[in-house]
Amino acid sequence: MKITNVETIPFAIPYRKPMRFASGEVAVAVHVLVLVHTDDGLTGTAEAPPRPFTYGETQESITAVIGTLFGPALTGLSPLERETIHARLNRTVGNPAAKAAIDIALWDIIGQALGVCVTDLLGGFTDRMRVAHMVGFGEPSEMVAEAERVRAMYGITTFKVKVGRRPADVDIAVCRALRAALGQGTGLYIDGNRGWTPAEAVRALRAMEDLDLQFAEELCPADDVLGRRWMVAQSRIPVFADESATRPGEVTRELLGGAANGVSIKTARTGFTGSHRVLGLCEGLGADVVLGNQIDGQIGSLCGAAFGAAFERTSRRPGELSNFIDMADDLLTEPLEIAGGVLRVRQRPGLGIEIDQGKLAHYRQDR
Ligand code: MUC
Ligand code: MG
Repeated sequence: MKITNVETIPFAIPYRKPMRFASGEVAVAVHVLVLVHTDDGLTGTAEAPPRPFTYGETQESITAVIGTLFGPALTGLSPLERETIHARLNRTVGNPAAKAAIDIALWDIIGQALGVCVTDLLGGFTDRMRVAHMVGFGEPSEMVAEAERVRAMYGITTFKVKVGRRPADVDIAVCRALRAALGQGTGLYIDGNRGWTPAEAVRALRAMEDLDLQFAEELCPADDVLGRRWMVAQSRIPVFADESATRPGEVTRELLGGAANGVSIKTARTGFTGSHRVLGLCEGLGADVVLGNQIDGQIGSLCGAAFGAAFERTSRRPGELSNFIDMADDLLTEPLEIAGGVLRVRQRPGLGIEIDQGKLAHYRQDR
C-alpha cells in the first residue's frame, strides 16, 4: 500500500460561546481536515486545529506546508514506513498540528487495513475516557454556571479552570466560587497559559492553597527559566507543563530542570507517535501526565480519546475531551456523545471517523 496524496480541506464552524484564556480566544473553529489517500482505496482522516498564539500555525500555513512540503515528501511511501515518514516531516521545523494530523491519519489507515481499532493497536488499555471540561474566562458567576450546566448535562465532575488574568484576584475568586458551588467531590485544576510572572503565580497559588486543586498548568512562560524553578519549588500542588513541553527534548528539559512536575499530552500537536514517545519519557522519569486538548472539534476529540484510552497512565485522570460541546455543529455523521462524564472509543477499524459530506460541503472554505 502506498500513499498517493495528502488532501487538505479548510473549514470553519462557529462556537456558540467563544473560549477565552490568557493567551488568546477561539470563537470559530477555523480548522483543516487532513485526508491521507492510498492506492488501495483506504483514506486516513484527522483534524488540524491551528493555534497561532501557541505554535504560530494558521489554517493557511497548515494547508500550505502539507500541500507544498509534506504531501509531496510522503507520496509513494507505505503508511507503515513511519520512521521514514517522520524523518521527512522533521526536515521542516515546527508545524506541529500539520505533522500531528498526518501521523494520526496514518494510524487510521493502519487500523483500517488490519481491521483493528486504533486504541487496541496502540495499547488497548480500556475503551473509554473520563472527561474533564475546560472553563474559559468569564465573571465568577458565569464560570460557576457553566460548570454546573456541564455537570448536569454531561455528568462531568472534573474542571480545568482558565486563569492567568491580571490582577489574579478575579481568578482566585472564580476558583473559590467553583469550589463552594461544586463541593469537595469535584476535581478542579487551573491553567494559566503563561499569563502570570512567577511572583504572581506564587501569590495566587498561596491564596488558593485551601481549595484542593489537583495541579496547576503553565502558569508562566518557559523562558522564565529560573523563575519557573523558583515557583515550582514553593508550590504545594504539582505544576504541569503544557505548551512549553511538547517534544521529548522539551519535556526532558522542563522535568529535569525542575520547572514542572507533570506534562500535558495533546494528540493535536504530537499525533499518536509523538504522544506515545512523550508518554514513555514521562513514565521513565516518573512524571504524571494529563491528556490535554487543543480546543479540538469532534474529530480531534475522538482521536484524543482513542489515544488516552490506549494507555494506563493517560487513563488515570480524566482527559480534556469536551471542548466540542460548545461548537454550533461538526463534521461527523455520528456525533460524539459524553454521558455520565465518559466518552467511549469507537470500536471500529481505524478511528471510526465518518465525515458527513453535506456538512463538509457547507462548512468548507475552499469552494
Ligand atoms: C490549553 O490547555 O492550554 C488553549 C491554548 C492552547 O494552545 O490550548 C488550549 C488549552
Ligand atoms: Mg494548557
